[in-house]
Amino acid sequence: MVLKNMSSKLITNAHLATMDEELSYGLIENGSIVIEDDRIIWAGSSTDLPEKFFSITQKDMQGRLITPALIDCHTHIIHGGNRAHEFEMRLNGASYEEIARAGGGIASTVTATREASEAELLSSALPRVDALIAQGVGTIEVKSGYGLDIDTEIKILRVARTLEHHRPINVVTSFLGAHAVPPGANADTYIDEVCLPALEAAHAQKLVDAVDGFCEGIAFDTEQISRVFKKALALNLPVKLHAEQLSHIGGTALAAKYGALSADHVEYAQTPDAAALAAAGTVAVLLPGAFYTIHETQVPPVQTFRDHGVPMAVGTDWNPGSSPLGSLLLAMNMACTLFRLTPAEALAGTTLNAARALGLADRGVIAPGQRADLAIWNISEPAELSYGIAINPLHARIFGGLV
Ligand code: DI6
Ligand code: FE
Repeated sequence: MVLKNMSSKLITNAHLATMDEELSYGLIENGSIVIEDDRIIWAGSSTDLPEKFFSITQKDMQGRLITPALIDCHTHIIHGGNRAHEFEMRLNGASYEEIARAGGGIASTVTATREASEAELLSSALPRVDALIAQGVGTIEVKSGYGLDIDTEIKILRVARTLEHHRPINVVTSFLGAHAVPPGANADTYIDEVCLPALEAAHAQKLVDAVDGFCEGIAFDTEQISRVFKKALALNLPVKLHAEQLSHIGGTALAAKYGALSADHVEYAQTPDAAALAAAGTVAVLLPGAFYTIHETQVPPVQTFRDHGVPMAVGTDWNPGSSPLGSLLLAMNMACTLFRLTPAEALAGTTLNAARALGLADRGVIAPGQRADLAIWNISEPAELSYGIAINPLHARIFGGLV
């Protein structure tokens, strides 16, 4: 059979980091990839390319590195306003309490998000999506959580869903109604009367791919999060959790107990937590942007995660408060420099393990059957992706088989 189809592409003379072997990047020097429509149908060493593909017009990559398109598995990019003024106030000596009393902190983002129209939320989110696309990102997760009322949580998720119609990007949504207790509200009453009904309503509108929560002294305890998770399971939705970011209160164990896709932040996770994550197949998502911004000093137990075989992912946590970080490549660099990940772990963390943190089996690796989402870089060694600080070596991105 001779394959000659307009939708077929043959990429040759590339250095492939297939990521199918985590520690060695699954490296193939002088590799080729055959794409049919939006799927990879063959990848390997050019010398092994089957004859039936010889007739497809070749695209010579001149030795460039190709990785799976990157995946940012933890963002809060849909929100109103920003908190630059609070950043400035703090650096001029104001305390967090003073800022909070003046209506600042997370409450100010909630107010701005409630006041913004869907069109305004969309137009402020699109440049953030563009920044990630420009770094070779093909899939992003987007959370709600700055509405804290039924209508605004749904508004955020509706905008998240429309991003795919405006840009070549795949979006996975997470409902994060249990992000913060609205000012003046009681946490239990909020969960029962706002968060759970909002989840049901958003799910009924097919706006929710996963359910997230913030399990922390300043947010919700394990019992309150359990109620949210029970509802998620009843709706057949996977769960994930912001756990052990600022203190150890049992969120990681809870996430593992519910078979969560991921436990995120996890700076304060302990050895039994790592064992529980490994047993549950839950990914530890590391978010160095928040660690950096809030001057955290407790480093996540990376060696313990390694010892227990916990898969590790890396995300931006792009949000206006604790992580105004618009670069997944910088997150990879920070994960290496601040958390001592190896560059191979950092790249696995934004490809195969990020896919896993989102429950996606069709991306994050260069292999037959996977989506043809690829990043082509003007470098030849994959460690360069984590080594550079605020350097973007992207040459081009292929998304769903299209350049
Ligand atoms: N983790 C955080 O660090 C924040 N939310 C979360 O789940 C902070 C969000 C904010 O300050 O706006
Ligand atoms: Fe977050």
